[in-house]
Amino acid sequence: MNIGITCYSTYGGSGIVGSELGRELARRGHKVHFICSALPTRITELNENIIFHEVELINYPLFEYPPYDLALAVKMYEVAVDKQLDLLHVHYAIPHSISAFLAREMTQELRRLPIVTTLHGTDITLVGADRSYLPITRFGILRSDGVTAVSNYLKRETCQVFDVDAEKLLVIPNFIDPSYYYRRTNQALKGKLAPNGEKLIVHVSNFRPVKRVTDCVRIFAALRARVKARLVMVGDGPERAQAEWLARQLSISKDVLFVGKQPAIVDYLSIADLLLLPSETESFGLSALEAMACEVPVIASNVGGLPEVVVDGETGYLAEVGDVETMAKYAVKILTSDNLHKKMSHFAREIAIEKFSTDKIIPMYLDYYEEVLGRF
Ligand code: GMT
Repeated sequence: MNIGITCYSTYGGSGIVGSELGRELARRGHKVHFICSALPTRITELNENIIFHEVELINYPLFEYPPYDLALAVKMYEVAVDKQLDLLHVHYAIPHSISAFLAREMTQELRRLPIVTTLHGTDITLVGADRSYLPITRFGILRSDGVTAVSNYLKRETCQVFDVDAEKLLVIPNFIDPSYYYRRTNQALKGKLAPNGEKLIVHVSNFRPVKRVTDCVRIFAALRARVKARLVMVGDGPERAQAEWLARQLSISKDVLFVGKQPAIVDYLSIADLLLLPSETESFGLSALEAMACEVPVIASNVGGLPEVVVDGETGYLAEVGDVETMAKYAVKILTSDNLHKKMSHFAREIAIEKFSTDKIIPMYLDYYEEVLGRF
């Protein structure tokens, strides 16, 4: 198949899923055309099956903000016609499903161009549900030829908030490649971060308010009297300064390490003893899955799609949003029992592979493409 993929090229989960899906499809012999504003971060190599088309934005004094959605629609149209795309798969509804809709209209007389939209989370729960975007997000969903959601939770939310029929959406979860996400020995990094044999508690995100990164600092402050540990904060974003300030206020900054954005998250997950994901909302929780694949138990909020990923009491624990005391209590429980830690780590990887490996999930996308093409 000749597949066009559009996603955000930044650190967001939707960009990661979009780019890794493209890589997996290319590996299986399909031609994948990425149509994005920049090369997606996880795409490190282009070849005859992975082609990149940059969306060019012109700056004109009249435009306060250059219209990305229109430039994207034009690029989608050009690539669809030029490269004879069979299908366009867009990640994150806003504005990608609308640009795709425009491109399909423009392409109409030259070729058919079915659109699949994958809903990831905040495109529905935060941005899409905002009154100013709700009608156009609903329009984008209804006019897509196929729509997938990354969890049952997100499917339910979409149906309820946007008044969409359940049959319109198929759940296809996030996925991991177990041959890339596995626990590797990295004594150098471990020695650097935990020079005195401390346990390493890791958090990975884009540090947006929805991630509640200051909760990680509070959880760590509550547990450090009982466990010799350090907190490693991987990523960057608007809440970083607040979290750094809190660590200083609580006089724990020497044990809270902000390491910024990292190209190889797997290195950090490989040396982690525990992952914290205390988000306000999370449609799936890709970083929880990546950690589980690396044999890391997860403590997360009991919210959104997280209970579909983290098996409470088996691969980690879930607690109510903001309940840092309970999260700290669970962390101590896991980190002070080698037996429990070992059991949870083992089961975490088992679940990650059994339910979310590329071998299981990528064929679901391919089958869905066939189904959409069949009825277009
Ligand atoms: O919030 C983020 O981390 C970015 C966001 C996105 O859309 O780029 O991530 C969402 O998509 C991921 C991939 O499907 C999910 O694993 C995340 O749970 C989801 N984030 C939220 O729902 C907050």
